[in-house]
Amino acid sequence: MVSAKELISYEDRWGARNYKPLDVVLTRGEGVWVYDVDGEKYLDFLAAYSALNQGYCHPRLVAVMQKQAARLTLTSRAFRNDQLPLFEKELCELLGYEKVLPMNSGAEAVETAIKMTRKWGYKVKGVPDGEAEIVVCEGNFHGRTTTIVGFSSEPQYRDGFGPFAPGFKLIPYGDLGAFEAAITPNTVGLLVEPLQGEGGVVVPPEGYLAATREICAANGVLLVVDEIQSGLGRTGKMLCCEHEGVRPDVIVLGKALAGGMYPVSAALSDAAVMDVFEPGDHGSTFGGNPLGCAVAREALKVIVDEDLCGRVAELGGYLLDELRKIKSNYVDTVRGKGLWAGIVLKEEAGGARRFCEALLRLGLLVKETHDTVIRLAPPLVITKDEIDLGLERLAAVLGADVLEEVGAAK
Ligand code: IF1
Repeated sequence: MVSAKELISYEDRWGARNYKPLDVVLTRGEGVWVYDVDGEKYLDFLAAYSALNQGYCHPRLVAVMQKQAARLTLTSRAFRNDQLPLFEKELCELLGYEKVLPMNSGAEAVETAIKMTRKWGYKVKGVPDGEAEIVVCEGNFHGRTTTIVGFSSEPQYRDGFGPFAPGFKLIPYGDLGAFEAAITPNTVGLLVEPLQGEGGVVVPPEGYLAATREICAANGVLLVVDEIQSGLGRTGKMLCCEHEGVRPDVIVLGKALAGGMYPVSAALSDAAVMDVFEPGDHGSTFGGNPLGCAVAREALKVIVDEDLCGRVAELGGYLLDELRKIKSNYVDTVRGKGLWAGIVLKEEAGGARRFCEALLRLGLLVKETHDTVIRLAPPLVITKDEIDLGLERLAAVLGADVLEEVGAAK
């Protein structure tokens, strides 16, 4: 058996340095628990950034994946298969949309939504060719393609990757006046997250999404909502937009859409928008493949059958309330919705990474974002007792006087 130390050295030697992961080498996952190569057990509070809402290796998803993997994994879209149409029907009926275009990564689904929105602008709204504008928000995270990082407000995500695609306008997140002021006759869409995950679990003002819905309708602008992280139960609803009764023109999904078993993403809208795509306009080799579709169908069924949204509605409030009770010299504020929280640290706390490392020593896996926020997003199958265990470990670290001593004696 290769040791953790040796495995880490291989990654350092042979792998690109595009991440700085915590030094925990996982080898098995089950529910909300993961195990490292030395047999240590950890409670996971990240869920692969909300891609594992159904938990690690859900038995129903493993069974469906094994069966489909031995039957038919990929046909390309040159031919049809018996899983894609069922996935399309079941997803559209579940979310109340007329059409879906399946892709693989979240970024690909966002790019699909951008192309759809632009083409709708030219073919339906009548914007002069090449002049479509899409409004986006500061603090956004929609993926890592050069088009998408081109409208990121995070310097590191842009540095060294230009030149960037034109046609995007950045406005402050949550600022309705700025949105109205940004609209021109060439504006075709607003691309927005209901909560900004990477931005640090930023919750916009109450009613923000509903107001953008009205402004978009009044100006012939498509409301395109990225629910890749916020959707599929994370905030206690199938779509976070439901909290404000908002029905976007375009919804983008990914991550937990196939329960963390396989990359499946999608852009959904009604025919009036989706039908701007003609055969040959857009696609991908693996988009809509039978393996991903079979797993995604079962992943959606697990969300419904196990009432993950209801569980989050009940446990989410508990998690946030209990987090806010923790006595700590380091915490500035706690924000979030459902089972999705950001612990914002004070400047003097010295950065979130060291807290994540102390939590790792106590057997809790979390990840920092933007250095000052500890992001929490456990699998939605978590029990109240497991949340209490996580809270215990968080309190021990956030309440500690000398962080480096926490768990170090282990
Ligand atoms: C990384 C962040 C989270 C997303 C939203 C689209 C995508 C993501 C709202 C793109 C992806 C992932 C990407 C991953 C880490 C993680 C992340 F820190 F990068 F920003 F979750 F907050 N829209 N988020 O959150 O989906 O192409 O990755 O499938 O790139 O480090 P993807």
